[in-house]
Formats: sequence, C-alpha cells, structure tokens
Amino acid sequence: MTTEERNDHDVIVIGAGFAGLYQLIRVRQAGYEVRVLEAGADVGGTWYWNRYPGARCDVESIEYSYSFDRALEQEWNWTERYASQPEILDYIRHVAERYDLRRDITFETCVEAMRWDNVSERWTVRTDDGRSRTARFVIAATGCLSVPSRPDFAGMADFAGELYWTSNWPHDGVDLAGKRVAVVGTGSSGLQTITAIAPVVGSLTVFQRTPSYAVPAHNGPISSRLDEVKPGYAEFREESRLSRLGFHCGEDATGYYAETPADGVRRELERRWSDGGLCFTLSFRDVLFDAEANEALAEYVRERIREKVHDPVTAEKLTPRSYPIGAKRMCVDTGYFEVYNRDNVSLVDLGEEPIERFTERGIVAGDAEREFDVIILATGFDAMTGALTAMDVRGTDGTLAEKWAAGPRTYLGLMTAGFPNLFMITGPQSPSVLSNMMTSIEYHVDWITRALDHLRTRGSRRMEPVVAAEDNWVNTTNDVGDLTLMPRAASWYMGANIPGKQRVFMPFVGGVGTYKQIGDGVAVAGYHGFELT
Ligand code: N01
Repeated sequence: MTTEERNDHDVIVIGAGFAGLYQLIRVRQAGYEVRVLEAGADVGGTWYWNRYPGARCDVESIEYSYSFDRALEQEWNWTERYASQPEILDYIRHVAERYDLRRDITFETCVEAMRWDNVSERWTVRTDDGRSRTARFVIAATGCLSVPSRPDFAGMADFAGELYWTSNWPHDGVDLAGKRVAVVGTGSSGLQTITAIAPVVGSLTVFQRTPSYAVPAHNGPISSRLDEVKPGYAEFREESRLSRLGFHCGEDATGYYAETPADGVRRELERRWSDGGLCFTLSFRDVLFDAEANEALAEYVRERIREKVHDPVTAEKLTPRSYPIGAKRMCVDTGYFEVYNRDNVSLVDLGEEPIERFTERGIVAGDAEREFDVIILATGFDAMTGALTAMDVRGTDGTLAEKWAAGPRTYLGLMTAGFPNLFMITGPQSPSVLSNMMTSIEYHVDWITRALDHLRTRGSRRMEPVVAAEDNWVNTTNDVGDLTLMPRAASWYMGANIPGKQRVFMPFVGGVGTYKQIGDGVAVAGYHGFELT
C-alpha cells in the first residue's frame, strides 16, 4: 500500500514549503511512515503562491537555502545576491525531485480539522476532500505568513475591472501593459510589486496607509561570492546558526550607538547603507533597545528618502515617522522611492484620503473617485498564528483558537499544552519571522526529529509541554519583547493588522543563537519542561 492509500500514518506533516519538505526528508530518514498534506498543486509554500511581479527574497541566496546536505549546497548555483521567486521555486522543485519527495505528498488538499483522541493517543486529521486520516504525530509546517489578510472594502464586489491579491497571484501572469493600475498596501509585497510594474503600466496609483522604512538591496550577480563561500560552507552555516538573525551581519564588530562618536555613527550608517540589506538594522547593538539610537537610524533613512524623491510633498508622505525603525518588518528595495519621480505614478496617503469604497469603476478615497482597470491588493497576512487557528484543532481541553484567543501560548514555539504530539515548525514565540527562515526551519525540524527519536527509544507515545514550562516561556518571550522598542509599532508581529486579533508581541526576539542554546539545553536535559509518557 502506498502512503497515499493508507489512512493511518506515523506522522502527518501539514504543508510542503521549505519546512514541510525538510521535515519529510528527516522523518523518512528516521524510518517513519509519513504523509504530507499540501493545499497547493505543487511544492513551494509561500514561493508557490506569492508570484507577483518583482517577488524576491530579501535574505541573501547564500544564506536562504538548505544546509542539511553538503552535496546539495555545493551543486546548486544561485545567480543573484537576492534570489527571485522563480529561481527559489526552481530550487524547491529541484529539492523535491532530488529526494523523490512528491510520492509522499498529497496536493490540493487542505486540512480543515484535527482532533486528538486521548484513548488511542492519535490525531484524526480531516481534509477538504472529506477524507480522514489518523497519525501518532502531526507536524504543522504551515508557515508564518500563509493566510492572507483580505480586508473587506465596501463595494469590493462592484468593481468591474480585474482584482488581484499579491499573495495568490495568477500562475499565468497578468498583462498590465498600458493599464490604469492601483496598488493598496506598501509593505514588502507592495513595494516590490510597485517597483516592478511602474515602468510597464499606463498609470499607477499607490494607496498607502503607513509608509515603510526601506534599505537598498544592491542586488546583482553572485558568482564570485558563491565561489568564496562554498569551500567553507559548513563553518559559514554554523556561524549563521549562532548569530542573532540566522544570517551573517558582522555583528561581532558591532558597537553601541551610545558609545560611538557622531562621525563614527555616520561612517557606520553609510557603510551599512552601501552594503545594503536587512543588516542595516544591526548597525548598532542598541538600535532596537534605545530610542535615541533608533531615531538616528530612522533619520538617516528619512534623509535618503528626501534625496531620492524629487517632489517634497510626496517625499514627506513616503517618510515613516510614526514607529521605530525595525519595529515593523524592514523592506529591502531596488529603486522603490525613485518610482515616485515617474510621471505615471501617484501616491494617495490614506491618512488624508481614506478609502471610502470600491465602485464599478475604481476606488473612492477622500472626495475623489479614481478609475482603474486593475486593482492589486498587497494587504498582508494573518501572521504567525493565522494558519494554525484557521484549522479546527481540538486537543485535550478545547480548541487551539480558544486557547490562543488572548494571544498564542507555546513552549519554545514548538508545542502547546493540551495538544499532545502536535509540533509546530517556526511557531509563535520562536525567532521565526525575526530570522532567516531557513536557519530557523532547519533548527526546528532537526529538534523535532530528535524528539521523535527520543520518544521511540524510551518507548513513549506522547509528548506535551508542562503548563508551568509553557507559562514561563510565554513570560520570557514577553519580557524580552518588552525590553525592545518593537511593541511600539502597530505591526503584524503584534497581530495589529488583523481586526479583533489580540495585540501581543508574537516572535522571540532574543536571537537565533540564544534560542538554539536554550532549545539544545532543553533537549539535552531529557526534554526538560515536556511530559513524555
Ligand atoms: O504585508 P505587510 P506584505 N487598508 O503586512 C496595508 C514577508 N515578505 O505581504 O502598515 C489599507 O507587511 C498595510 O498598512 P499598515 C516579510 O516578512 C517578504 O507586504 O498596516 N492598507 C501595509 O502597508 C513581510 O513583512 C518578502 O498600515 C492596508 C500592507 O497593506 C511580510 O512577508 C516579500 C489595509 C501590508 O503589508 C508581509 O509583507 C514579501 C487596509 N485595510 C513579503 N490592510 C521578501 O523577502 C493592510 N494594509 C522580499
């Protein structure tokens, strides 16, 4: 019987993105029978769905790739410093083929509900095709940014033109040439879309609620850097695992803003700016802790925006002032601000002209109705908890959505009490979205696989966090978050982008290396804080 025909499994993995695929490889290697359930028609997760123009990773290719197989990392050649979505999807497909993964994956199948049975000590997993499967263990590789947030603007259904979400872009592409296009949303997806389509469309109107801080990518060919890194890739990866963000940012040489003279501050900001990328926020150790240090960085970025945007009124609208830099996810751009110097691009500041409604012809904001052929919505995701609570997950004492109504509660972002044998890869209260996802994914997958091995070796069937350990971890995560400026922004890290969602700071901000030491310590101590029976 193939694993597709079976209804009872050792392990069910939900999701066939980077996390689910690596988990499949590892549980297979460990000798478990496993089925992966995936909503999409192929592998890729976020990179399968988010195919909008200009989609690109803003963690460098040499870091944003698997490290588990030396042969794989030696044989794959990235072409650019920051890989484009098509190239990343090619890589994921290559991995799926190289390790013959598709035979254990059921595609176009969405998990609707999961119920724990205390007697059989198994999960029953129901999918949207009406089928139920059981498994001893379920591993949710459901992604941190996989459930789109779809604001319900008044009159949306009346719009007679084309309407697209960046998070579910048509696979055959969209012809935007010469058309009147609107983009709503100016986070990473919006910025990349706007930059890519501005030269192609007839006219582009950007609806901005909050301006973003963006650092230049300085993207370009990567070949010489790859040649440098490849001979010492193992050491390079280990350094990433022990770093703060899960990728190299030269943090050992980083000083404190408070101890750096003004000319030194300027030199460092200029150096970081010309290097490009997300490491800009690590210019000084205290940027996320000290309001003055933070403001120095923010002001530097504001100056750059004023330099790039010719019209001072537009420049001011594009200038972020209402939140600390880094407290919302930084964007990495390639000519975004310069787009507003084009004659065919205009900006609507929703603070001055709020969207009133969509109409048959376009969007009414402020007093004006603007007409469009195409509206593109880049309005973000129900981050970190959305994919988990969207499923009707019933544990020993109720549902996950009920348990997390006042914010997620996990132990290490790996498990949550009352839901035995349910693991989360990059769950809330782990570094996840504050890190290179590849580093964090691999760490969690390896940790979970070792835990399964441990259970098997000692003859245990069930693993669950002890409530006190979970409470302690939730408090630790909150306390570390509260030491920083991050809770001061209405960000998706806080759940603030979803109406009615409890505002709590969800990721662990203590750093990837620190988190690894804690996670390793828990495992070495016999899974301290977990009950194994
Ligand atoms: O989503 P976002 P995203 N009316 O939530 C606006 C990763 N990512 O898809 O800021 C009007 O950041 C919203 O406004 P505001 C990365 O981690 C990575 O762009 O809430 N506007 C905001 O401007 C990223 O952070 C890459 O006031 C509304 C925008 O929509 C994360 O995914 C590329 C609105 C949403 O921005 C999410 O990025 C893409 C409303 N009702 C994504 N609702 C790379 O690696 C929301 N907005 C490059």
